[in-house]
Amino acid sequence: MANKTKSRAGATKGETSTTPPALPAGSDTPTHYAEPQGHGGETHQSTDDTARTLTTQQGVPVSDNQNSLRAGERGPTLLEDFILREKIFHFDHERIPERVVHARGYGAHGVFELTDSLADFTQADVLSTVGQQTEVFVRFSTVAGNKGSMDLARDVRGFAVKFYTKQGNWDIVGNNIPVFFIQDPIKFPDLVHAVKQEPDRAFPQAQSAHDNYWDFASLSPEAWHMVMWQMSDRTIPRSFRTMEGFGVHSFRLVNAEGRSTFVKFHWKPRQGLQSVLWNEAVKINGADPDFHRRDLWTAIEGGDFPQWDLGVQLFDQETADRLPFDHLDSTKLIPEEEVPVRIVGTLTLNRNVDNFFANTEQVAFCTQNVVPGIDFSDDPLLHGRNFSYLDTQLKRLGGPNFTHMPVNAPRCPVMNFQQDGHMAMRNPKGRANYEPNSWGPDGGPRENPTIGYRSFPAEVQGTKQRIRAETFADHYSQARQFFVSQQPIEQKHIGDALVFELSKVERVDIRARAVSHLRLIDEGLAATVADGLGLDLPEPAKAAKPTLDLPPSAKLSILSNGPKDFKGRKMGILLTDGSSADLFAALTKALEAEGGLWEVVAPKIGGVTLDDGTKVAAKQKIDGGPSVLYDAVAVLPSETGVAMLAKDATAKDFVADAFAHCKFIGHNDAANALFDAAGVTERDEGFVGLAKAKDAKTFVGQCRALRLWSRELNVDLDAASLH
Ligand code: HDD
Repeated sequence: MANKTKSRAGATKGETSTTPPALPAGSDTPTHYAEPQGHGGETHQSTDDTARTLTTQQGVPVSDNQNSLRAGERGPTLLEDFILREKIFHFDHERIPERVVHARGYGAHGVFELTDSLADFTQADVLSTVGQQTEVFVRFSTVAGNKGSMDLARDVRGFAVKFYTKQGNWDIVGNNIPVFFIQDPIKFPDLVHAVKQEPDRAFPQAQSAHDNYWDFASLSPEAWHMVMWQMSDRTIPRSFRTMEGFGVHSFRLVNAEGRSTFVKFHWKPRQGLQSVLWNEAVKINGADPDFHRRDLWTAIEGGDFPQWDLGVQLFDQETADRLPFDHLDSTKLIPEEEVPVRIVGTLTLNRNVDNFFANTEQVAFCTQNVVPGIDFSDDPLLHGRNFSYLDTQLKRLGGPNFTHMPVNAPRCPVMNFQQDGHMAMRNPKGRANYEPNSWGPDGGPRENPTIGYRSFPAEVQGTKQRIRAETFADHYSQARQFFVSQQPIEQKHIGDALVFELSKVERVDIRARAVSHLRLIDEGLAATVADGLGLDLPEPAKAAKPTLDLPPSAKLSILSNGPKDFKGRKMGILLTDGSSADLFAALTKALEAEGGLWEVVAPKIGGVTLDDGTKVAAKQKIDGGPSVLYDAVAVLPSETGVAMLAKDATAKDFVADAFAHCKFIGHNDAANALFDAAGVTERDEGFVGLAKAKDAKTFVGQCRALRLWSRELNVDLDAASLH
């Protein structure tokens, strides 16, 4: 006799279940998909309990989701089992190709509000009416790593924004760096091949620290401005929330009279700029490979909505002609001192996605998604991009109808005669599917020269040829400008990063060729890097044009543009049984007043009992909550607790890393025993004693500076050799 095992779905083998099974604890929302767009919303199972019954894709109710259909209790599985076959078939096809670049990303919904009208410059409605709110979707990403790679790779970050405007979708597909590696799109596949895993061995993952990348970079003089940004702390941001975004290229704004103005787009984080240290990044990758996505998700979930101001650099042809470089060259930026950034609106991310795949994975950005009043410049890289995005999406999303998906669908009416194709969901009704037609009002939409998109009628002439403009030839002046605009500690980090990366390069000639470019950027930096590599200083590379001494620009430094408070940053508070309840309360109160976040780290996840008997749950067991996950730490053990911590390797790492990473450390007297055990014997001004409740406020105030950078010169062997 067959075993009448109760299945988890509630039905017993051999029985027919008519009542829907109870949902698992904690899931009071039925697992259901949204209606596909264009379906019309009718459903045969809507509000009553049958709507909770598991069904096949064909809507057939499923009685048993645990056992497949078989002949006899231990006999073969039957091909007849359409429920099994459909389920496995669908599972087998769950994956779509990952993006060839920017595969790993994280998105959120939000809103853009215009605060300053650009109606004088553009017909774009989204940039014209002050106070108007436009829905947006934003996806941040790393570039080189695969979808499952870690968040803190040293890499450029994508910063792509889709505005669902009344005139159609407009995308700014930018990065957190205002320049790019190459000037011509024909080099893009080579750049990407070089930086991704080497093809024979499939490693290293999500890293530029290998021969192929530096071989390519050292053979591409135009890359060296971007290489300087890449080797700076810009590529190890503390959070997506603390990085800038840039549209990179010059675009055009075109107003109602047909006047064109060039524009560059900037996103400036209201959270201020902040990055982590490389040694920290390496450890974060192990402790929490999802550090950035968790950070963004948690901030939005907690109602601490990140915001960026949209800035524009507006300039005309005359200004462009005055610049000592060509604004059509994507390896150049326009310093804010030359053309100021005008803030025109604010982006707020206020809603996490409810389905990662449907939104973040399927979103399709494209530089050619522009609306009336926004047009392209003649930047050749931009023209290549305009082809590439649509093309790659056809493959990635499986057909031409991905604009029907909710995340990609415009929020304004879409009316045209494009039809059919894979997964068509928006199917026009009626007889006419061509234009012009003579079916009158029933014949569908018509072109409209008044409000329709018109390209700016730029004059174009020239000889057809494969050539790079002479005006693109200065590759080092802005690289030098970037370097001299950094604070000394930032310059040190650039030197450290170059030494680190080139130390992973096996071929000495590639290392030397890389350093030969640095000689044209900054002789001091070249000497430091050569020394760090144990290399004789090579001859300088041959430059097409001599390097100019452009003035420093403070906006290029992270540290000069950091936050003024601890808001949205996180403190790790290390407690043990018997820790002071008063101090803990004072500290958390001071943090909350500042808008700061905190997590309790303790020897056990169950938490601790404070000296007044209060129990406090831990967010992290100490092994899972290393100090690299926090912007600052407080170490507040009891006398008995510290004796135990002083024997624990992870507790010692907690304080040793916080010290090495220049973090502010609040502590009570008992903590000294842990510092001593960890070899942290030097107590500089970054250590703040917390004896009384009022000290907590002082400590949080000090944490506003984020790091005690002067300490780095004492904890890093390489430091002495720099500037
Ligand atoms: Fe690109 C994706 C940004 C040059 C071809 N790119 C992609 C994404 C961002 C950028 C943020 C991810 C979008 C998302 O989240 O889905 N790309 C840039 C910037 C560039 C740039 C700022 C230089 C200024 N890209 C560039 C060139 C080409 C491409 C020169 C090709 C000629 N990029 C692509 C692509 C991707 C892409 C292959 C991969 C996935 C996708 O488009 O949808 O088409």
